[in-house]
Amino acid sequence: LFDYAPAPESRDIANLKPAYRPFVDGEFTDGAGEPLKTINPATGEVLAEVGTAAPSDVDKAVKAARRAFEKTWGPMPGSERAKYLFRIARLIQERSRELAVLETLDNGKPIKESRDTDLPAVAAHFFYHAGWADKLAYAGYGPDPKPLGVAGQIIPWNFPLLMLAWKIAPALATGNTVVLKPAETTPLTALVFADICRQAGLPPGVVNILPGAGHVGAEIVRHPDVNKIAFTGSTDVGKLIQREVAGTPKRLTLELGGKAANIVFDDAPLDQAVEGIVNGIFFNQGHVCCAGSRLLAQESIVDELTDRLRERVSTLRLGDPLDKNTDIGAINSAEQLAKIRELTEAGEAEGAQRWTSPCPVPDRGFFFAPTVFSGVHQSMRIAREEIFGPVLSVLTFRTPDEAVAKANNTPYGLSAGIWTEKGSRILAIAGRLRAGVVWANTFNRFDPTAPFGGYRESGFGREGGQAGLEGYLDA
Ligand code: TXE
Repeated sequence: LFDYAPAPESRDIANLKPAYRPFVDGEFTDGAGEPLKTINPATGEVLAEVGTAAPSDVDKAVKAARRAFEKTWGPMPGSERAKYLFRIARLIQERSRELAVLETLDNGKPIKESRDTDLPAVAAHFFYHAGWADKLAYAGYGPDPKPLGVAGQIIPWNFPLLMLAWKIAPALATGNTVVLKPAETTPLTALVFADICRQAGLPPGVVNILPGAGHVGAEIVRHPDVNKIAFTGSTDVGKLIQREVAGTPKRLTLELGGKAANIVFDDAPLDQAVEGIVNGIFFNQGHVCCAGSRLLAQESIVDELTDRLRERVSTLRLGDPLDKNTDIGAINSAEQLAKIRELTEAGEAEGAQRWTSPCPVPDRGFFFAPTVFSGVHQSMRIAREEIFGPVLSVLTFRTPDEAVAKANNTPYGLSAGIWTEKGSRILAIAGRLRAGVVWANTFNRFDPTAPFGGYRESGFGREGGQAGLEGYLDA
């Protein structure tokens, strides 16, 4: 894929320098960490060998980011920073086919999602923030808004490039420099993004990308010269990071797990609701922090809704993520597949009725057929824990108050959905849902102009929109 990639005829990757390596101070470097192999989850085969960072590389990257912050990027007028961000956005569009295919290979998501959802959203995020870079002074942050400095950013594997965009675009627009660690199972597109930074002529050190396991992230969090940590990932690691950052002057934003309720009232347009429920839980194999994983159906319509839902889910095609007709791709890793299996077995053991789509499942790679559990009670693990897979739990309610109480009966607070013809009902209950995002008669709608983030165990801080910029300004 790149000029520094090994010769394609060579199959002996063990004896070659990894083609994908840490990007520090504007160069691809040999990281001091152990190389890791990233797996194509659709086949279980090794996709690439990736050079990783060690703690000494974290220090080099932070020093490069600090230099860039002080000498080039920090002092640069916003109008100049905007030019780089527009250039990056255009290069993402130009290279979007390569990026979409690589994302699908590394992550397992269907190509139609990486091509039609992830990549356009990534480019849009850079365009949106490019537009902000020269306007901050007029946006109420004072005539000379101050960036924080060096941002340490740690991202997960479910939307590798989109999470990178959510982190890097606002940081750069506001004049910060970054050290970012992609997830260990999906480092590839972040390294193509590094190549795009080079292509765009971005000054060295403004963006540093350090592939590696969790301990590289921990080192970034601990580094004394990092001014802000932005993390998206599991609630457990988020809490660890919060403890580490406590007692330091570092800023912190956390975007963690979720267990969103999708509430369907008896007057909802059912065909539309079925599409929204399917999108809400089966998009990206359910590897979505704001996935509508708990369907709360009004008791009078639960049977009809579940029947229609099963019928629709039966038509979803599961299989090769590179096939343009595939709706459900591969589960990102063997570990995640094991977690999904464990929780669905717990669902059965606790007495919920399991329905599995009759779709054929490939006999290699990591796949999990769409699954719907009925008769789910709030105390069951499948109603409480984030499964992060294509598994829907159906619960019922009778009154709007009961719907709100059940929706809020979770330690998380990231998103929720409401389906009803009554606008007054939407207005009456949306504000009572403890969720950072509430969708009405739609689900999983994202836009760079809209802030996204949660309450409680879903974390704090917002990404996107003007609120997202504030997370990177000393304002
Ligand atoms: O997350 P981790 P995992 C949830 C989802 C999933 C579960 C576990 O339920 O099943 O978390 O996923 C880095 N210091 N979500 O294990 O470990 C790690 O290398 C600093 C929800 O993949 O949190 C990776 O880059 N960093 C979620 C990133 O943290 C550390 C998205 C996330 O990995 C670290 C992903 C440490 N000590 C999983 N340990 C969402 N909010 O969307 C690991 N990391």
